[in-house]
Amino acid sequence: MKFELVATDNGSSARAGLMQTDHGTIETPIFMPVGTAGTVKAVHQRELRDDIQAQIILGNTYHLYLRPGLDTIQKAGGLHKFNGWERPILTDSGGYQVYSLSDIRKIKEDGATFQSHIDGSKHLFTPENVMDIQRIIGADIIMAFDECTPYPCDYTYARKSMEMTHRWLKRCCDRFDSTEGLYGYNQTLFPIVQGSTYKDLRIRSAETIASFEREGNAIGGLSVGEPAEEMYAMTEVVTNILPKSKPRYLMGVGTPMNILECIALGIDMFDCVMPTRNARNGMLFTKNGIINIKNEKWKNDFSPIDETSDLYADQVYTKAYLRHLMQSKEILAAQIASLHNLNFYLWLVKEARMHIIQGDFIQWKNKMVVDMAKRL
Ligand code: PRF
Repeated sequence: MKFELVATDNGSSARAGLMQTDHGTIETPIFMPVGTAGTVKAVHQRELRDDIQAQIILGNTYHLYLRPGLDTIQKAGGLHKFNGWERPILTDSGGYQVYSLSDIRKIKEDGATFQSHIDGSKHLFTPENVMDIQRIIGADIIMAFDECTPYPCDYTYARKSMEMTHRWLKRCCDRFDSTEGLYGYNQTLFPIVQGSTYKDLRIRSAETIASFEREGNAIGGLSVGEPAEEMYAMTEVVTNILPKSKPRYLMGVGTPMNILECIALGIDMFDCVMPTRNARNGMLFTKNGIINIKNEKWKNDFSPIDETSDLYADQVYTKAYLRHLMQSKEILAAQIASLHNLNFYLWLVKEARMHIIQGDFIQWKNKMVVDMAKRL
């Protein structure tokens, strides 16, 4: 993987960059649609590639390992072959999903034991086997095995957990560096900063993670219920320490406003289920504010879903029609709304990139965060 900075903003820490992987180049800042089970829910690959020009998607180790299982993915020739996505993929390590999804879990120094949320079967994730699993899945960017602490979290637990995440990182790197990809292209491993909402822990964690000198770095343990101001404060502490020359990925963030604020703090990569999950509940993000398409007020509104968008689905379908599909629980409702929201998120980061290069990012960002927060 190669990362090159194209421009840096004068009024903030925002950057525009290029990340080169063996499956293609990614323009940063970037949003990565979440494809938990190897599919971005309700959106097929041609729409992702051609309609909204997604550059990289996410997959989850936890889900793919449980179903369809490694045997099937390996026989397919890796996840790219299995799901027909030829551009870059990033997989999360399971360090978050084990804690948020599985029924029973026990975290020890060796790793995390958990019960599948699908059939109750018992499993153990260790830093070593999570590297092996992500080798088999074959993502371009794989994540270290970490513990994401909840919010709030007492100081002693946060410190011990962070220290264990650092020891796990050493084990991840040792395993990753002594193995090779199975499919003939390169993979790279990103470590994850933890430390809850404690500034001193975040500083220690960022310094430790940076000292591993991997090709990119991630920030975890945020957007877990803390006030946005705390998330921004922790992100700023960490981005001031992580090397400027490498991409920075803020995991699981966030709202359109969170994304713009964190781009200003020097984040390059984001992922979040919000655009797709909220779409399935009828919430649409637009440049001018948030639409609840189920609202009665759209019942007879025959204007396009989004007049300002160049997405085919936004032009050809009306608000009244999408509302009808939502009310009728038609599958197409989820498809149109998910595509719309992902298109908006990708437009947002592309526009941010343009303004960083152009030199007026902060002015644009300050106007956008006000406009986007309106309720339409
Ligand atoms: N760790 C991992 N994945 C994550 C997180 C984390 O802390 C978060 C926190 N927002 C989202 N996804 N491995």
